[in-house]
Amino acid sequence: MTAHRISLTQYLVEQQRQHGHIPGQLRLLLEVVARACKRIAISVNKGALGDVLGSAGSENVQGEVQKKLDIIANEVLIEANEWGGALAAMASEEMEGIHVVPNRYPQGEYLLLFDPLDGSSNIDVNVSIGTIFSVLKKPDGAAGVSEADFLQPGSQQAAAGYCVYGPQTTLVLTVGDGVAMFTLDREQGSWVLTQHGVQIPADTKEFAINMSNQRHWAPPVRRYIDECLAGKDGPRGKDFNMRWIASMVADVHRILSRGGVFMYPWDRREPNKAGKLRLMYEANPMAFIVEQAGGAATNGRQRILDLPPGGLHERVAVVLGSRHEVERVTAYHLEAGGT
Ligand code: P6P
Repeated sequence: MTAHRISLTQYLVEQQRQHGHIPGQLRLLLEVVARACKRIAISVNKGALGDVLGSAGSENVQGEVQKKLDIIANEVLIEANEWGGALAAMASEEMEGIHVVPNRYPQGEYLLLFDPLDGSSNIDVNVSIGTIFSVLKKPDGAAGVSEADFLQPGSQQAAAGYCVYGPQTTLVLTVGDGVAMFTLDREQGSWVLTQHGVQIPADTKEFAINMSNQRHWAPPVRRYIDECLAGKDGPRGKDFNMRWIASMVADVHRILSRGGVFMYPWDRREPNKAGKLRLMYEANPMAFIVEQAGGAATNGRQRILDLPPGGLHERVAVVLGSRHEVERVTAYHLEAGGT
């Protein structure tokens, strides 16, 4: 007998009804974002059959070459979310400033931030990519909306999620009551609950890092990775495996599914940049999800969700995943002293 299939809508209604976790506006917002991810999945899956591969011939605010799909995904998310009435404004990796909902639409009480298509370097080689999103509440009493309203620590998120466009198209979501996973049923065009109460094992034998940067890392990170590489002959007394997909959504999804530790640490090539990944729309949503699944997420020293943002596109070092491994990295940083 096939298990009763719970749709995203039913899951969100039950969260609203049973747990009071989801105000109506937030439920509507999450359903609209999920619908936008379905549309992005269709464009992603076209590949060479659609005019979606390759560079768009422009650069984004990060100075990175934009792929056609980066721009398509960004536009889909903006168009889908403007009219809904749940949002006051949006912010995106692909846009310098915030996008305020036009006056012709009702203004809502939420702020949406997103990396519309993370892992773009993998698009043209058919490796999993994803959309990452974070939801904040507009500060009470704020007349209008400004960039400053977005600069809230990750602990203030009302919801966070990602969609991984891989062998399956899977939406992963938290509203602060655990982590749920929904797989896209392409025949019905609906999101079906396939896992809930996701838990990351506290211990792991698998680490994810771009080893080519090894010579640029700070000593605590080099110590941690050296010990993993030493395996059972070293202080850890067990062998480790390594994975690096260079697509944060795919690496994080693996960690949610079977444990592991993901690291994109500070490196001395860009001493003024804390790291490569962005705090507001990559690290914060992923940290919220990972913590809700029993894992941990730091910048090497401090909990990511506690970090006070200085700017919309601020970068941060990231160590996240199996709690005991993240705590070990923190201990090595504290032993090494320094700020
Ligand atoms: P590198 C993708 O560009 C991204 O922002 C993350 O998705 C990914 O984890 C990281 O950068 C990969 O960086 O330096 O290994 O290409």
